[in-house]
Amino acid sequence: MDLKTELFNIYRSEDFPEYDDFMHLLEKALNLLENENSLYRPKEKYGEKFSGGLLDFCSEKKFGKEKKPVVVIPDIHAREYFLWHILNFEIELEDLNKTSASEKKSGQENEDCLISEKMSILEACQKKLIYLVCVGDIFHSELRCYDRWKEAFAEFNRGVIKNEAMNQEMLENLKVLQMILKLKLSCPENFHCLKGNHENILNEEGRGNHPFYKMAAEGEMFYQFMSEQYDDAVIYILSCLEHALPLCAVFPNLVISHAEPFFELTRSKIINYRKFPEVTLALTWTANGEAKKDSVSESIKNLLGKNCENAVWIGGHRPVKNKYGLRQNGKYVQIHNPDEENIAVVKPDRKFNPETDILRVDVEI
Ligand SMILES: [Mn+2]
Repeated sequence: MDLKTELFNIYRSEDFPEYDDFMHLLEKALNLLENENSLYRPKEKYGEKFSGGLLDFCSEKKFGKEKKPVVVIPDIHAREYFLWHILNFEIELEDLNKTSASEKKSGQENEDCLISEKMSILEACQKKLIYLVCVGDIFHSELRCYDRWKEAFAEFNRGVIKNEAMNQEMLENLKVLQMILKLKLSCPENFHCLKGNHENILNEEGRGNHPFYKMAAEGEMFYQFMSEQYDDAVIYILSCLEHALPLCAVFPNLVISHAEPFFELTRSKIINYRKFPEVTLALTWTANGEAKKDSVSESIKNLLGKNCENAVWIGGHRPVKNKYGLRQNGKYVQIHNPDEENIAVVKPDRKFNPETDILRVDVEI
């Protein structure tokens, strides 16, 4: 079955994944995330020497002169339809001919690239013509399903963990999770999902996590549900997988993380994130107005070196009203509007302009 059909089947499914299939998917994805290609994901210096917290696509030596557009996906929060719309959204690929010509030189045939300049995001990702980076927070529907959370919470307080409202919530969560993991396994170098603060299945305090509750006991309800629907083994593998997600991605004119960096960060600290849980907190939990002064510009300098004049840092986490919010003198761009389906498309050869480069994917063209 091709990837698009597989993703569509998950998107349309009304059932939870079977235990064995789900476990198999989690294990494969965990193995990949802990041992990614160090060409773009340097390994940690300590412990098991797993893949580190940084995705680094800056080196011209490693990745060639032809840079690729980067599509940034804000918080999904269990919106499987949002992810599906993104994958089917057609983007303009300006450098298509150049890209395919250079790929041909390296011996890779890519005939149909030459035919059209518009292509679905999924196809462009599969053909390695773009990078697709989710900023994390794939779980919890939040305000979108306020009434459903309240209903599920009332049932939960009566001791009914698996109830109709919670089933629906979890179905959406697990659809998004399965789609993300399938994408990662199919396009390991071009599809990435960073860790958000909602990726905390154990609802733990520590290791860069805080427990989560907002309008219900979301973290606890999620955990209890998974415990009843599956078992501790599934929960354990999922928790390892969350801790294996990278925290930050860097490209020549772009840095991406879930939240605004709380303090000045260095490459080495981000790579060795398992040893520095404060780094995970700093990149996933920062509220508006909390970050240290110039944390973004200082961190950009550390990550990109001197030629960072045109670089921006894009994140999600705190919701914005319209298309975007700017902080830190415009260097930090927030793109998570929970009521809209927006993505940011960052072209490699020019400075990101939030007015023109944030696109809605839920409109028919
Ligand atoms: Mn968040």
